[in-house]
Amino acid sequence: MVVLLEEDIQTKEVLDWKGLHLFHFSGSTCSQKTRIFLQLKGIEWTGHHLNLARKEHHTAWYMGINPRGLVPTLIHDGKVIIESNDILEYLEAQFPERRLIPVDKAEEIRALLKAEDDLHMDIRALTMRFMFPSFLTKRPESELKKYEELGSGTVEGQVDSHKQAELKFWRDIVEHGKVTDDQAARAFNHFRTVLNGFDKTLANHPFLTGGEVTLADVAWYIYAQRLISSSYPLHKLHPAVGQWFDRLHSDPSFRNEVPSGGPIGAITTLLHAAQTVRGTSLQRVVAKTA
Ligand SMILES: N[C@@H](CCC(=O)N[C@@H](CS)C(=O)NCC(=O)O)C(=O)O
Repeated sequence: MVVLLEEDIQTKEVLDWKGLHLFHFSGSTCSQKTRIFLQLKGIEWTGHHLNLARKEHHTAWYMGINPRGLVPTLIHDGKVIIESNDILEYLEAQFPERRLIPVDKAEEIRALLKAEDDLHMDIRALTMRFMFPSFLTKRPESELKKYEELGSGTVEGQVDSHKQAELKFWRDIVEHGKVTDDQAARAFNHFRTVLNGFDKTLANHPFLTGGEVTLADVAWYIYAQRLISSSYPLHKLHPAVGQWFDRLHSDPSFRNEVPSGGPIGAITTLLHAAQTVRGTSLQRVVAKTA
């Protein structure tokens, strides 16, 4: 569990904060997952919304709290926790009511969460290629340099290599002009493999680990929604996963966290139309690289 040490934190004032504070962004998958979890549990929290498009997460103040410059970050009575799945496991231990990690399923859920976290760069690659036009995804070197320099650079007292992976992702987009076809096809295939497995599991019970909703469903619902928005044919390729998604989506606690439409929805719809015409849609990219 990534609980920051005092030496990792430059914005010391948060060490005196009381109560439960969450730094988050409306459109971030990790934030959406965390907000659904808090909602299902009925936990009261204070929100600090950061607009990622305006780079509100790349200030000295915020990177003084989260040296990776990512959302979400949880502060609970002065304790600072980063990494969404760690935040959720921490919250489960602090607020056990309405168990979302039942003890007898804990190991299975942890494995499903690890699989989800391992695919984070893949969901980001599909998002950046199939939800946003490429000019919106290119970060100037000056911005990346600023990001590189801000924050303590340590997590749990150790030099943090995670930041290098972040920088590589954004620099690769600039170098190649976009998320490449290979990167997109690889991401697609990683998801297809995992979701094929889920299709078998979900043929036997309504939720990923059995008859009840757990944190595994919350986490993977958000990815499923993001895949659909990125034009991944989820319902067609994985019928049982599609039914599971629809089941969760009919619950307002889930659905309200992933609003569709709006300006981003309009941009994505236009992008998909343009990609279909140009032969650069997700399905064509996957077929071409097979
Ligand atoms: N493994 C991390 C991933 C966090 C992450 O990548 N968050 C994204 C939003 S979903 C973010 O903050 N992106 C900001 C950026 O890329 O500049 C977690 O689970 O918390």
